[in-house]
Amino acid sequence: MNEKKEQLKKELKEAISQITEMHSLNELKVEYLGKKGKITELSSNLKEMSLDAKKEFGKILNELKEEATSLVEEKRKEIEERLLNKKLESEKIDITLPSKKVRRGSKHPMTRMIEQFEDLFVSMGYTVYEGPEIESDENCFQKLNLPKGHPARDAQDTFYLENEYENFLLRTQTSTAQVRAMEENHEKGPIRIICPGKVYRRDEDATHSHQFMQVEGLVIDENVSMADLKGTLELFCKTILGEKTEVRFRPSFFPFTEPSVEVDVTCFKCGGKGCSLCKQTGWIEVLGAGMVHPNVLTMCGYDPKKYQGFAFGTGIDRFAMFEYGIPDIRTIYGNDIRFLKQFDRKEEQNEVK
Ligand code: 2NL
Repeated sequence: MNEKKEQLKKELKEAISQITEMHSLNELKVEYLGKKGKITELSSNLKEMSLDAKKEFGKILNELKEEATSLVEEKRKEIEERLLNKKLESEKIDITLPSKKVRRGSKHPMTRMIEQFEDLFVSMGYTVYEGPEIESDENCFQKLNLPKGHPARDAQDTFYLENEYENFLLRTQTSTAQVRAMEENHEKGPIRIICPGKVYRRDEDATHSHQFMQVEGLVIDENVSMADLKGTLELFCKTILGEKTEVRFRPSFFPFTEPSVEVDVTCFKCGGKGCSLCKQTGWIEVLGAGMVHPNVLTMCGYDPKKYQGFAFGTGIDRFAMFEYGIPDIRTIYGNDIRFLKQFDRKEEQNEVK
């Protein structure tokens, strides 16, 4: 048996030395150590043997199995190591190569503008409150004192949903979010919010887009007066447009406020002397505002005898056009990278190749 063992071992060693591929090694393992393998089959001799012979034979057979297994495993390791080295070689990274430039994006001019508004009002204790762009006719018009058939609805024609959603439309002003804030305030306590967001109108030219952005503010409390409105909006204009800006209030009309005002600022291009931007008047209109109409307060659940409020609204795009000197509103929404790149901070600027 010892001879047979040595012979088989030699044979196996020789066979293994020829092998370079894993699959051939597996085949060889089956040939020797598989169920019907050359080594395994030797155990069939055990049946006819005496107990002593069995012991002796079994011992040698086990040694052979162990030795054969370790020969195969040794080879397996060798092949694995070779494959790994080959892989490492092919995936070698040249760390001396200059890296690719990462092109960083930059904030959209509208995002910058909204953040300026939010920072200012949050510093005065307001909360940012947002509502959905699809709204009901009630929230967009009726609760804002614009019943069905009201002539002021004409200036706010929009896009309407169809079939079972017939009563819904794309909101024309962010006041809808403010209506929601008033209704959701079950204690009917004070409110101080600003609502930035997208609104929609049936409009389209150099200064009007079918979709644009507004920010509206709403303050509701006891003893709120026109003086609070004036102080707040003066601070707003001076902070955003510069300390030297003068602000004037003109009587106006909005269905949802009474009294209503329009707010003009001295032209930031000519300083009030008169130029093409302010159409030689020295003034530019930037905001609409007023004291919340008692009907609106009542419809949103507030007692107008106890509470008053002021509200204001403006186009964020309008401010961005002033702030950055953008002549056509459509470029703000075109997402042309050549336009947006101009609002990069200097250190963020990377060449577009
Ligand atoms: C503009 C200026 C304005 C309001 C918006 C408002 C909101 C509520 C109640 C009363 Cl919930 N008013 N918002 C007020 C005055 C002007 O926007 O030019 N809008 C077309």
